[in-house]
Amino acid sequence: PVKAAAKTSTSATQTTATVDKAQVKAFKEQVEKHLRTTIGTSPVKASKLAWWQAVVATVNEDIFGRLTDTQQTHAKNDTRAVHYLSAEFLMGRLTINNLTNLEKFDVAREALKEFGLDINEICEEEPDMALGNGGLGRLAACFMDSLATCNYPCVGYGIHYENGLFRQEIRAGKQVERPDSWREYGCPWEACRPESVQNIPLGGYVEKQTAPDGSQCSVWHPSSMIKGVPWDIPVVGYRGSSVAILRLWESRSTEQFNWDVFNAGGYVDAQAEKSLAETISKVLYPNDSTEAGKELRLTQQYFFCACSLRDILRRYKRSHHNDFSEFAAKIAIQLNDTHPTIAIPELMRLLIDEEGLSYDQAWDITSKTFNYTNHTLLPEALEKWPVYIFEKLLPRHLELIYEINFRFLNGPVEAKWPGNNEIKSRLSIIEEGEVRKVRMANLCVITSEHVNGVAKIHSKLVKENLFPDYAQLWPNKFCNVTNGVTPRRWILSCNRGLAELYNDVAGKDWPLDLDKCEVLKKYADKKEYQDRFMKIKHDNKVALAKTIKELTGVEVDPNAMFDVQVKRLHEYKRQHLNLLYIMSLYKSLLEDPDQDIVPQVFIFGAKAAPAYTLAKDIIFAINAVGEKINNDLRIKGKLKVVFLPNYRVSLAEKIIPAADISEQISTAGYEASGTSNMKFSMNGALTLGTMDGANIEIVEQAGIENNFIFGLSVDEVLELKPRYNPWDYYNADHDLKAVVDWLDSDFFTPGQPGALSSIKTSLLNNGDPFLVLADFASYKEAHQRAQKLFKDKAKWARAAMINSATMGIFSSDRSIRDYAENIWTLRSQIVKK
Ligand code: NTF
Repeated sequence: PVKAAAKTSTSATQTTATVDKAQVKAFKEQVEKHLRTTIGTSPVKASKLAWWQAVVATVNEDIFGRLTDTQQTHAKNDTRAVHYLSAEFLMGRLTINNLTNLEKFDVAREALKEFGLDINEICEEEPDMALGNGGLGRLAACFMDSLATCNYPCVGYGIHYENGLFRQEIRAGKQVERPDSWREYGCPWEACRPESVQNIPLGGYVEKQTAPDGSQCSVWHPSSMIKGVPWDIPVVGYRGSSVAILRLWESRSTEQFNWDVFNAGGYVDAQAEKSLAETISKVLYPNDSTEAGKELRLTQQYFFCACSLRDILRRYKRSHHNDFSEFAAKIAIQLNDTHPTIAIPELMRLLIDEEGLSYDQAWDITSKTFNYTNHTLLPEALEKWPVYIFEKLLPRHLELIYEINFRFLNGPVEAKWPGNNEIKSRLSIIEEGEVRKVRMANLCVITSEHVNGVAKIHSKLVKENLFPDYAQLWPNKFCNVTNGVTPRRWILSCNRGLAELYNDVAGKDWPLDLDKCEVLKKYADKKEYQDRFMKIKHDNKVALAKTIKELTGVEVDPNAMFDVQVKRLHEYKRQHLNLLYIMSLYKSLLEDPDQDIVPQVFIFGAKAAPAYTLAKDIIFAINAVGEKINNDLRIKGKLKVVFLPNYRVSLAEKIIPAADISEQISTAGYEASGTSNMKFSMNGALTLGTMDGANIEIVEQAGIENNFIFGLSVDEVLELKPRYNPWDYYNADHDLKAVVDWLDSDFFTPGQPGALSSIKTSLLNNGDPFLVLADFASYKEAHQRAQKLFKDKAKWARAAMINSATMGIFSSDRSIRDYAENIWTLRSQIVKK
């Protein structure tokens, strides 16, 4: 049984809106009915988990009706639809978001209150759906929300991982990975669809046959079959009538596969085969750039693409039978990075081998169907698969890739650069070398109608630096769609105080048209509004301070400046630059404990890929430095450093609304876009960042004078890199030298000298690949500007309000409309109830 609601709930999410009594009564009755008849318990003995399940069952009553309406409308009108293929969808929790989008949050809150329950506490029972690593997966989730909200016909396709991104524990300052079994007790949002199961062939060999007319054809004899079981997660659009579907494929063994072994008495062997097939969707690869060359990873990619394409074809054939002339007019497929590239040869194969089309017909369709989004320039993230893995797993696909490559090199390339073998070897899908490899990005660019980057600067670099030869061949193929985030989750659901302020100044439609928020600029100089804005921020900080205390035991003062860096741990994101600055600040406080500085709390959250040793060392260093600083009475609490374990979507929802400073400090040219930068700004944090990714467009909107920009630009980085020597910076800057050397002592790790040395080694002996030392002085100076402004409450409030007010273009609705208009030529469809 659950005790009456604690009074301590996050006040930041309380609203004062009046709520319709009749609706509250009805919701309450539904919840109680589900508690008894769906969950099988009663109000007196229900656990919080049971209450949550009953709430979900209640919400689902609303959702499934709308889902059917949506699907029937699209089928009836035979609408063109986009199919978003992504190996990751980082959905987070769905309850509050779905209640918000159905405009039932206040009703639900009141109904639960009448049972003596706090809605926020009940919703804490929901595990995050962490089926993604970071930005790329969270972007896909925001896009689903916008596709549904803007009423675009669409399906999201991905993998139903049994284990999402690992749960991070911090033990003695170090990251420890634990499995994330998000579905251990079932996920009440998802529905299994046995009627749409697919069987997917794998392995074996290709036999060349001669047809009666003398032509050659290939027949694939796969060695095994895997069953793909679809799980549907409905995505509710805001206030909209449409509900989009996210369809995630789970791998199972096919029965026919094991039956013979089983009959022959090989029960155990049969079970082993079974577990092999089921391994495919067992776990998400925990690397946010790519895991190279892993057979299981390619199998995962192929598995979900093959299932999805069969699903797309099945639906197409329901209205078009075997006439494929309309296929490219009805179907758009978006490849979210190169992970789903294998869908390209798979569509070719299905059309040629299974549907009997000619190669030319199949290519004509395929090359009009696909589009590709690039999300990173990091070379290690550009997928290349050894040819021998293809030979083993996908021999027929390899054959088709060779054919595509042959026709490309001897067609367009030969025409443009006759006899130029150097260009051919650069543009080829196949990389020659000791181990021959398939370059997935090349296959994407050659096939796709459009190739886009995710922020202006990134798209320019994709075109000019990553694919310059392709850009000469097809200049119009390359375009930009700047990322966005959904204001429903990232303002309305996670920052109710701010949402109410916008309701008051901008009217209630701003979540559908974020440009409306710009009116807040008019009030940015008015004391009354500044006070209200900063009171909202303060309340959010009080709530976060409580969370920090619960999770880490560290006490922080909500009046201090909250300086936040939350994102995957990577050298290019430069958490260690932040750490060096903190150390220098600490050093100066030790030298002069009475100096008048703004009290500051540095907040980190970050997961490191389990095999990325230096990233894990940086986590350890942050914790070690934090431990020392937080317990040093000499500095009188002016400085605190907290590392929040297990950073994930639901934690981001608590952190972001409470930030004063948003750290976006990647080496210029390395962060494709960033999306948390947008969320922070929307919620009134000032960006302390480099001119990289979407930061550039953020300050274009909010004004460079309302943020703290520092460091080398993209051009300066490109210019400096070849002649860069970190020792020059180290030797020239006393303070920098002192903090870098501090890493070598045992000051922060008593009894363990050298425990933090790997960071110093990377910065000096390994050449500081991300120019941390080069940007240190400028970074420090930016912090000084931030401190100075923070002391002037009115000026700070004004800058924060202008940031929040000017983020309209970073709504993912804008991104999705850009895709719909410029890439998919897709029209929205209003769904009638
Ligand atoms: C990420 N890429 C980029 O690193 C971010 O800058 C960007 O905001 C997001 O994509 C979304 O576009 C990846 O996660 C990956 F996988 F490509 F490395």
